[in-house]
Amino acid sequence: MTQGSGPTNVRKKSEICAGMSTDTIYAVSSGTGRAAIAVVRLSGTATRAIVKSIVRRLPPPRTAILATLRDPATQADIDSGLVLFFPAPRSFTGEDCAEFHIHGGRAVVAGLLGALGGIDGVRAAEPGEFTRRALLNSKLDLAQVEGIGDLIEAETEWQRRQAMRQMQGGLSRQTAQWRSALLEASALVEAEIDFSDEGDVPEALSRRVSGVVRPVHDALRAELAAAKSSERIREGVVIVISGPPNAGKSTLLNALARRDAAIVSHEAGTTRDAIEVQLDLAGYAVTLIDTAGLRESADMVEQIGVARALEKAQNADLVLWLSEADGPAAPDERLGAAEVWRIFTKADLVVNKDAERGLFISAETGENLDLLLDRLTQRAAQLSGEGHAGLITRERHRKAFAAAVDALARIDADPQAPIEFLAEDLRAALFALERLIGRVDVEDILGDIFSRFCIGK
Ligand SMILES: Nc1nc2c(ncn2[C@@H]2O[C@H](COP(=O)(O)OP(=O)(O)OP(=O)(O)O)[C@@H](O)[C@H]2O)c(=O)[nH]1
Ligand SMILES: [Mg+2]
Repeated sequence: MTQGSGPTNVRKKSEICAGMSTDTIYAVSSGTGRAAIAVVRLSGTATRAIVKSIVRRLPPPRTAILATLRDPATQADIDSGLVLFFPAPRSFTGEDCAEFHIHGGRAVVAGLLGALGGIDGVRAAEPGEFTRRALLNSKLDLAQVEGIGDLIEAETEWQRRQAMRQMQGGLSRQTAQWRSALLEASALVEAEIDFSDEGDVPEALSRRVSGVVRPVHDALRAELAAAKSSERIREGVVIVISGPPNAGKSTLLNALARRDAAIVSHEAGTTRDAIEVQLDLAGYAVTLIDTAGLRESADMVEQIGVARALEKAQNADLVLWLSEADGPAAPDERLGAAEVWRIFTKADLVVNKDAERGLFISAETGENLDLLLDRLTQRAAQLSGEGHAGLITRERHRKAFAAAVDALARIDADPQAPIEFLAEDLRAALFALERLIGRVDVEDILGDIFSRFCIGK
């Protein structure tokens, strides 16, 4: 409807990739499907002219007006709705932007998109393209862009809070402070290189550099130590249900998920694949995974299932080892999990429940299921740093921090090293921090980030 095919389209695409496009773009920024209101956004140099051609006037900046929207090509009325205009640079993208708040019926939305698509030099936005323009126009930095992405994805309360902090510039501000401290040290060192011919760092300088570098090094290390917690908030605490066949693993998954996510049957070896459900435990995201029962089997598919089950357990934050009261006494040695809880199932069939051995639960009567859920919630909160986690929320951040820490550790270990080494290590640390907030190498990282964005953001 909006993009032609053929060579023109190809050219446009490459321009977009290089971030040089001057096209005016539009997209539905509210969700897809029928709704009371839909928001269609517009950004680019033709915005003013387009708004005028659709509503025959330009609303005062940042003020909503009620207007009839008309297709400029046919002069047919499309809908009546609110129209807002945000002149550059005070807009989300930094360009002229407009919003049409129209009725959310499919035909209404299609009518407006059709009208916009019919205008020359205007095209549908790529996923994340509004945000990409905001980034290119320095309205946001890379860490904030990730924060927006996370906020849109956020499903639990703590994910939302963490994403908000990042979007509001928590990571960016802190990184800027560290960066300016390192720049100060770097300036001292570079000045020394320029003005002295000796290779060694004078005592006084190395003390001043250490004085600047050490607190930054300590702070970055502390953040790395807390990284696991914040990554767990974002990605979810991983809890794997393991045990011998028929122990009641899938039954427990279904009970905790409150739906029939996994097949349950009295046959041993029912579950082959790993089955994941997402839980929200008091605002903490948890990925609960049901796995194949562990046993030797001649069946090829079951063997693959067992291998997968072990792999999931090895990478889990917590494994629940389920067995019947007369089942295998100890968890399988191959689990290699960080933490294993022993749980006895089918408590309704057991007379002697020795609480010392582990928690006895019954999916049949509900016995101790609430208690188990409470304990899982507590543990998920602990593993997520009780929500007060640090600034590192994803692998990309962790790598950047680690690279900076490596470089600063070399300085801390040998502040008397030849001055060129000192200069080089400071540059490496600065580069890592600059990469983090997207001051350098931004194009490399963008593709990965925006591939997960939705259209209209
Ligand atoms: N009485 C009783 N039966 C249960 C309970 N939990 C599960 N069962 C039964 O035990 C059988 C096996 O349950 P599943 O949940 O399929 O067991 P599983 O551990 O997932 O088994 P595999 O996928 O084959 O490894 C089914 O017949 C369930 O109805 C319980 O608490 N009490
Ligand atoms: Mg099962």
